[in-house]
This record gives sequence, C-alpha cells and structure tokens, in this order.
Amino acid sequence: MFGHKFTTHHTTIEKMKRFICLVCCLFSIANSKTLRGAINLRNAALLSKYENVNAGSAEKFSIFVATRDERNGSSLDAVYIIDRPGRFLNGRLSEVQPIAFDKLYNWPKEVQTFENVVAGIKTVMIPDGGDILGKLKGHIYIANITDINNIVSYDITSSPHLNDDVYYFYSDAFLKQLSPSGEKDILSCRTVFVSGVYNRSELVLLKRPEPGYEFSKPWRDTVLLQNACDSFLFPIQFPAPNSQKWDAVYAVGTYAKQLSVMWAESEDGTPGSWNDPSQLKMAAVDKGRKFYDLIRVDINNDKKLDVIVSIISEINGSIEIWEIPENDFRSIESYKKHVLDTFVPRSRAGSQAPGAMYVQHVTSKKIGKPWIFVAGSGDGRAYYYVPLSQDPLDWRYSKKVLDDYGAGEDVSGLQVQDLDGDGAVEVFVSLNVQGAVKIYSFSVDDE
Ligand SMILES: [Ca+2]
Ligand SMILES: [Ca+2]
Repeated sequence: MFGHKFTTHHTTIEKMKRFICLVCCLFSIANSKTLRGAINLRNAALLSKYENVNAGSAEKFSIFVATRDERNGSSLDAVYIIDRPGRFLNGRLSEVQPIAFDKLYNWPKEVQTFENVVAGIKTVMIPDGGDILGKLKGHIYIANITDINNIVSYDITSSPHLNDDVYYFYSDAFLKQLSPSGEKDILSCRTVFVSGVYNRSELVLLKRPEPGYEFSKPWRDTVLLQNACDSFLFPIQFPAPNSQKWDAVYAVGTYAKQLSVMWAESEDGTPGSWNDPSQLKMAAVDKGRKFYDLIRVDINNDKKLDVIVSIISEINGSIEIWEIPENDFRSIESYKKHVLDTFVPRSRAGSQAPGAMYVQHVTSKKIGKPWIFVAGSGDGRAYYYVPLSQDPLDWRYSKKVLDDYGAGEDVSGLQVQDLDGDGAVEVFVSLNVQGAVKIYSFSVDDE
C-alpha cells in the first residue's frame, strides 16, 4: 500500500521534473546557439570529418571541404582540409587557413576516411564526377594525407572512359570484407552517362590489387547489380540462424530513383556470398523519387537501426525515416515510414531541396534520441529537429531554423561534432553561392 502510494507520488514528482526539464531544455535550446565565425571558401559544398585518433580534445577532428562550381562545366573543383579547427574556436577562426589537396577534381563528393589500406599511412577516399557537361568524367581517388602539407592523390579507378561518349561518375563508396579470409575491397555506386544522357546506374565492386598493395595500381572493377544506386550507400549486418550474419547494403539513387536493399542469399535461403553474382538480390524499399542522402542510425532510441533518406526535388522534397522490420530485413512490405518534413526550394531556378543530413546527440552524455540536422540546399536555410519526447513510439519533432542565408543560397553541406571537447557541439554549414563555411556552437544541458 505504502509502496504503491510512494510510487504514485514518485511518478508525479518525476512528471513534474520532466516538465520543468522540458521547459528548461526548450529555454536553453532557444538560447544556446552561437555563431562562432566563418571561413571563406569559394564554392564550398560537401563537408566531412576526419578523426585524429589519440589526439587531444581540441585536435581530435579535422574537417574536409569539397568545392563545387556548377555554373561552369570547364572549371575544376578543389578539396580542402581544415586542420584541427577546434584549436581556433577561442575567437581565432579568422586565422584558419584551409589547406588544398594536391590536385583538382571534377565535382568531388564527401571525402571519406579510408582506414586499413596501408598500415601506418593515413588515407582518405574521394569519389568525383557529376552531371554537368565537362564534369561527367569521374574517378575514385585515394589520397595519402599522412603529411597534410604534402597530400598525394591516386586515381584507383580502372574502368577506362572507353570513348568520349561513355562516362562514369562516382558518388560514395566504402570498404567491405566480402569473404571471411579476404582483405577489404570497395563497394561503390556509379552513374553511367552515354552521349551526355543518363543511361544506367551500377553497384560496383573494386577489387584490391594483389599481391602487395601499391597506391598507383588501379582496383579492378566488376558490376554487381544494375540500377541499384547512384548516390550514398552503407552496410548493415543482421543476425541469421546458426550464428550466421546477413551482410546487407542499403543504397539510394537520384537517377535510379530508388531506396534499395541488397544482400547475398544462397539457394536454401541462408546468407550467401557477395563474391557470387548469382546469389545477389535487390529489393526496392521505396521508389519513384530522387533519393539523395542516406543515414543509418537508431533515431527513435528503441535499440533498432533505422534508415533516414532525403528526397530532393524542385517542388516537393522530403526527409523520411524508415523502420527496418525487426524479424527480417527482406520483408519489404513490413518497412514502416515516418515523414520528418517536406521542403520547397526558394526562387533560384532549377534549385532543389533539401541537401545533406546529419544526426547527432547534442548532450555530452549522448543518451536518448539524437537531433537531426539538415542542410536545406536550394531552400537557403539550415535546420535542426529536436525530438518532442523520448518515447520510441513518438516520431514527432520540433522544427527549428538554424540560420537563414536568403533565397538564392545553396546550403550544400553540414557536419556536426564537438571540436574542442567542451561538451557543446559545433555545427559546420557550407554556403556554395556565398563561398563560406559557417560555424555554430550548441550547448544543451544534460537532462
Ligand atoms: Ca529505431
Ligand atoms: Ca565544442
């Protein structure tokens, strides 16, 4: 009896605490965003980060900036590293000098950390090429960034641009171990243009040269699946009976207009081999729109991974969250969709919205549901979305404008990371038209 009363009383106090906390949080959220400064960088576009393992807190992360000049097909684009910007957050951001990579690219995509290629050497990967006459010719580069003042990039794509009519360009890639004994190879999505027109998209395997790896050697490519993806992709492992594992790959296509899931399955319905093309399967979780960005994260904190996609459009873009079915990722009809938000670009002809997304816990404890950050692209703003409750069944978010850069701006890239280890996350936003990377800090109290 007493226990029951105590529990009820306790629950009431908890509820009050939560209410007070919610009010406090909203107050502190509303007052905690600070513009820390801007770094001028012409045509700034996609952003990514590099973790300096074993470095102190203010030196732990560097930021990569890929630039993109869409207005001039004969121009070339650059990649920069902003070296450990956490060191400059103390009012010294104006001193930051981005360091250019050794070569120029054709519309480079997100620069990715690329571990495990050669021991002791820090490498990143840069896919490039894009849908502009003059920039169709794409590659995958590995860059040795061990000494950032002497970066050397190597083209590892073997597929020749057979003639002036056929062009391949690459969007995203990751290293994957395809057999238990083998080394890691590259899986990538690429777009094929013939005579300046989209022809098809492909999931490609790039096989590591053997024996003895040399940067200058190309990786031999094989097309695994057609019309699967031409934008971002990532792997997810799912448990299978008899301690086996499903190696699934989720991928999106802007031209293929599809959110795909791919896996290898043997004839008896158990996990198969990615090295055997006859065992590869693909299903469309969703299709018919221009799927652009893709994130895997447990967004509602129910301990199960979800997939977030952005769909770009000149009239009705959106961001949608897909719950992967708990029992079997292959049962496509059991995927559940939640629409986070819809987007309409502002004024600039031909512009699309939204752009890149980023999901991050903003409190230093990194518990509960994370926030979602969105670069609006042709919408000219950046946004963040704060979960309205910690209930896994509640998919509602409060939408906030991080900043408004005006109609005509292309808010291309976004990165979120606590750069100086003070508990407040820094948000990097790239402005392609203005040519700048803006940096904000969010301090949010732990609940
Ligand atoms: Ca989940
Ligand atoms: Ca910070």
